[in-house]
This record gives sequence, structure tokens and C-alpha cells, in this order.
Amino acid sequence: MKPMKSKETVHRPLSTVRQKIVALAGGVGGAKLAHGLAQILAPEDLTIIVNTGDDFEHLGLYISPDLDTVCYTLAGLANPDTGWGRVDETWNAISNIEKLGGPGWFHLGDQDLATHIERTRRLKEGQCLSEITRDFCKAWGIHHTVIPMSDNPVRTIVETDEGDLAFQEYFVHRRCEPRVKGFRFDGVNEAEPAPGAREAIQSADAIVICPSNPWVSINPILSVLQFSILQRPAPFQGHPLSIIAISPIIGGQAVKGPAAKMYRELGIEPSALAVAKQYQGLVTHFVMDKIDSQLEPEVKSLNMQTLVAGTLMKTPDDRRQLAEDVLNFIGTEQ
Ligand code: FO1
Repeated sequence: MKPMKSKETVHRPLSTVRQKIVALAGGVGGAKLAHGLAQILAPEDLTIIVNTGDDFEHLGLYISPDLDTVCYTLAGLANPDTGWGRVDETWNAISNIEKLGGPGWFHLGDQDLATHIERTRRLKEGQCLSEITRDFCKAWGIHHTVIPMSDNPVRTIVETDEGDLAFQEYFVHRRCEPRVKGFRFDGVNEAEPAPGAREAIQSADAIVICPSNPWVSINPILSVLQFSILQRPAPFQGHPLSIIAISPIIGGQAVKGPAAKMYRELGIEPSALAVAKQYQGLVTHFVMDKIDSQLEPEVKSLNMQTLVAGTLMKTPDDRRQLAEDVLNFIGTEQ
């Protein structure tokens, strides 16, 4: 799928430019674009910083869903039907836990459990999440750098009409049913970016904000990294920092998950324009789906360069194509 370029936009061809990219990713949408970028960029040119606001303790185990979704996707181990969890999974442990009266609402597969058990063991030994992630990536044959946003605990709390809910309680246990009133990220003021995150931002040509939920996947990362992004000297080595966001809202709907419902409950009509407005002041480049091309003039008026492209990633080829379109879009002048 070829992107429709704005008339006055000049694109530098991908092949002539070596780009250092930092991608900010949440769950399934973020993992897919990160996978597309990893198909094109050399390992030393791509750092993926992942949301850990969804992390929680369950059955005595430390679970880091977005980190696992990104890693399993990059390693080719992800369940293609759900996007999260492992391919060819079995569910013996969780069904036996349920039979014994334990909680079965969060579906942990047998292979996936090994990840949580080993991660929890290492955390208890005193290793930090970023170190463990680096070791796991090596074991899974992932060559690009994957970093949790922080080694410190940050927990997304969904403020609803039924009270404050921990993220997975809201998302999985309550199936996103309670009405959203707001969000907060407990621990964010004490959280430092994980080792390597600041350095990656310092030397990046561009930050790619993947098509993940802005409210609960991207905002926690930005809350932790905002100082690193704002303090980055610009222009860096002659290149201004481009910040490119890809809309997770297509035709007024979220590809996956509750993003559109969240916008509505917060009194905002869900659209690519609403996403662009949310990122206004930070983002320099904005990518929206072809179906939303009529919104392009309004997004441009927010002082963003725009690209209309095929953003629905159904196949691995779609991921690669969108990544290529995004990389070609970086550094465009108007
Ligand atoms: N999502 C669900 O909707 N139901 C589940 O039972 C579930 C289990 C699960 C287990 C491991 C894991 O890494 C992810 C899992 N997810 C599940 C996905 C996860 O809750 C969300 O995708 C993210 O937190 C939002 O990005």
C-alpha cells in the first residue's frame, strides 16, 4: 500500500538515510509496528521503550503484559489470534488453579507462565526489570533493544464511576465496562527512565509513537520520559528531533481495545483528529489512515506534518509497509 503524500511535502528516500529511531510502544498495536520497524532497521538503530503501567502482581507473580507482548511479537512467539500471550499455548496450569478455587480471570498460558515465574524469581534476587528484559531478549533471539519505560513501579489507575480500578482489574476482569472518568499513574513522580532510555532519546533522529492507546499505553511512557524528550538539545548533530505519532483510531474506532470508548466517556468524539489534538505541542509528524483523509487539513492546522497511509496492520507485510512509510515520512520538509 503506497501512502498518499501531501502535495507540498518533500520525502527523502529511505535508502539514502540511516535513521536512529526510538519507538514508544504499548500492547498489541505498538508491538506490531515495532515488529515492522525491526524488519527494516539494524539492531543498533532501533530502541523500543515499552509501557509498564499495566504491570501487576497476580498469583504471586510479576506480570508485565506489554513488555511480553512486544518481546513475543519481535521473537515470532506471539499468539496471532489475541496478539498477546504465546502461540501454540496450552492452559493446564490456569484451569487447574481455577478448579482449586483460585482466580482464573487473567488467562496465563503454560508457556507464558514460565516467563512470569522466571522474571519473578530474578526480581526477588534483586535484578531489575530492564536487566531481566535484556537477558530474556537474548534468550528469545531478539537483537533490537527493548527497554521497559522504568525499573521503578508505575501503576496505571483507571478512575471510573465505580471507583478507582487497577488497570488489569478494569481491562480484563471488568472487561472495560465501568465508565471512565480519568487516569492516573501512581509512582510516576518517583520513577526514573530505565537505563539506556535517556541515552537512546539523546541520540535519536526520531521518536515514533506507535499506534497504541494514548490514554493508558503512551501517556504513562511520556509521563516518565517527558523530561528526557524536552531536555534533548535540538537540533541534535544538525538534525532536529522528529516526533511521529500514528493514530490508533481509524474511522472513529479503535483497532483493538477500549480507546474509542475512553474518548467518548471523557466527552471527546473519537477520531484521528482527537488523537492529534492530544499530542499537539509534542508531535511534529502525524500519520492517519486513508479512511480518515478528510481530517488531514485540520490536523495540519495543529502545526503537524501529515501523512495519509494504510495503518491497519493485518499481516506482517502490512507492519513492514507502515514502518517503511513512517521512516520515509521522517525528515520531510514542507
Ligand atoms: N488480555 C485479556 O483481554 N484477557 C486476558 O486474560 C489476558 C491475559 C494476558 C496474559 C499475559 C499477557 O502478557 C497479556 C494478557 N492480556 C490479556 C493482555 C493484556 O491485559 C493487555 O493487552 C494489555 O495490558 C493492554 O495493552
